[in-house]
Amino acid sequence: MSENNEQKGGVSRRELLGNTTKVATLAGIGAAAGVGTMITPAQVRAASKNRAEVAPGDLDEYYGFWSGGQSGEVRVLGMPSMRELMRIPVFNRESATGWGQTNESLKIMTEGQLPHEKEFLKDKGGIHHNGDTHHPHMSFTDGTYDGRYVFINDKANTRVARIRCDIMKVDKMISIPNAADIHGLRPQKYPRTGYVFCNGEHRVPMPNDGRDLENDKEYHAVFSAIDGDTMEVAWQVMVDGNLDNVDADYQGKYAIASCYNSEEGLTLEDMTSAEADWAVIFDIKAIEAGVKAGDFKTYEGKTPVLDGRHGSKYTRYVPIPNSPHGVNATPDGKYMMINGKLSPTVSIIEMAKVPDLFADKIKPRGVIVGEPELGLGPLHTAFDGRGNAYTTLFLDSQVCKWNIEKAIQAFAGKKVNPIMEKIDVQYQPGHNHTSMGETKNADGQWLISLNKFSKDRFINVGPLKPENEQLIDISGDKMKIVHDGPTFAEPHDCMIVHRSLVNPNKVYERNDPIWSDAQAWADKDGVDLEDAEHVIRDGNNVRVYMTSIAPKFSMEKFKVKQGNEVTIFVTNMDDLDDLTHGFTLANYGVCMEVGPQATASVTFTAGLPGVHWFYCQWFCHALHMEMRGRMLVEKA
Ligand code: K7E
Ligand code: CUA
Repeated sequence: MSENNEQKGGVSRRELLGNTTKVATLAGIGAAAGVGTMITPAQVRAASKNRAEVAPGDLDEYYGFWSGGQSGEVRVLGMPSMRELMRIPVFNRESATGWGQTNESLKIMTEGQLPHEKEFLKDKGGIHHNGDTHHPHMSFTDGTYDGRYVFINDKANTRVARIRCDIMKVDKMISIPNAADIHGLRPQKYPRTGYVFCNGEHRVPMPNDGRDLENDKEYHAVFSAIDGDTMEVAWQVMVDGNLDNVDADYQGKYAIASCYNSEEGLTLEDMTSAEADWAVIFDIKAIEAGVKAGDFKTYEGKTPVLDGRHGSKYTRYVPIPNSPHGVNATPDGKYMMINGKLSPTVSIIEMAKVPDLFADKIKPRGVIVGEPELGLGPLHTAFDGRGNAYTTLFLDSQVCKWNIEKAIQAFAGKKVNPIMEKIDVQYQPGHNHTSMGETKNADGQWLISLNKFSKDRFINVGPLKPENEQLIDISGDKMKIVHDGPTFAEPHDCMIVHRSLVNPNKVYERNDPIWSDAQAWADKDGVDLEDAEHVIRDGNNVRVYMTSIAPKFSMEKFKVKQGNEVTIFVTNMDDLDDLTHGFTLANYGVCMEVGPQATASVTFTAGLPGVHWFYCQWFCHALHMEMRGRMLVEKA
């Protein structure tokens, strides 16, 4: 190394070899300064260390809650590492945990079904086996996450589910009457959740029971408010057009949905012909008063449906160019961003002007205070809490960072450019999300861009490719992509929650209502679930009760007759962190998770005579492989 190079690099050879912190600060310029050859691979790694790196054994600062898209599940990631920590089965059937097979999960999956749906699913195992999750959002108290629940939509089968954050399992799932294909979903932010707002995206006859098939003038889309505590639909509002995304304000007064297809067409050409569609604003207090006053109709079931079409006192339609998609409230509570999709613009609604709109003191467009032109295909916008917005540009494959106040000044005629920076993402981003960005505590640390295509970013896995989610460090002046994360299937949306707000239990509470049915059966049969080793024969029904304590089930064998309807109840009496057992019954397709201190049960018909081993499928002990027993099935 020459004198010259040492001077250029501003670092001596001794320093280079001996002082890694100084090397780290040189990371970007080392090679250019001609000192690159002297840096060892380990030093390069240290120098390139980005804030997203979480070393083995270190813990992440945030929980990421991810939609699993067409997989029907929700995933939990650690962030910023992007490590996948857990999968929560929701609308799918899941092999490892027995979700969709255990009696406990089947109860949750079926008790919120509509009568016609129950009838339809009767001979199909009683449940849908797929779901399409888009929008996971946590419950709020006073404008920020409260760690109680995560709500998630199913676009495929018109459902909404609730995940309990104390155990990270679904405890409620409901089908939404009158609506078709629940898409946008957001919880009320203030004073608390409260309502969970969700959009039936497609227009269908009401009721959709076979009448009026061709009369498309009488198809409608429906906006729903679910009571997040009881998981019952509180009220619905019929609208013009198709509902897409939704967000709630920070004042507890309004919800705003993007609404496309003002043409009310059925084909793509029809739906996109008009220049402007709408943001529909729902006046929550007025709607509640309307429900009280009986100003509604019922169609399917008892849910009150108010008429919120043009001219209604419950809604206002703000023209927005063109086929708007994402709806995002700013963390200061002042504005709602409506992302233009087919228009290169994002329209800024000032929430303080909305009461004047409902009082008819201003024209609908009077609530718009900014409409910056950002680029092609703006879909969703996230915030850093420092007055900046980050909008995904689907067609441009970019994220655009822009300043909200400057956009408002520009709209008022001032010569300022709100666009601060654009970076390329790989490729075609849909949603994005910032750390705590949909709360009043947006912290401006991380931005995730959920890209629909990974193309060349990963080694080839065949014709079906993963998507690519890119983590962007937004803590500095410039955006910096720090991580590529492949994902399956199409997650659409996610949220990033500081870990201090989520405090799951390590073991179950013995009195958890999830297995209240099992408890009721045990009480009836005079069995103590926690000290069980019982076979109860009740006509053709056989109930088998056992416990599991590593590495043994309390029962080594039990006998039933071919054709018996058998229910197995397993209670895991281990009281240790991370000591889950399982129950897999060979040849019967039976498999379930039994968490520490939990009871789980499964019912099946003993159709196959012979000896069938059951075993624990969750690694629990050095003798885990030995944790097993036999079901003896006598030939009928
Ligand atoms: Cu934009 Cu379903 Cu939120 Cu997809 S939605 S991207
Ligand atoms: Cu119990 Cu493995």
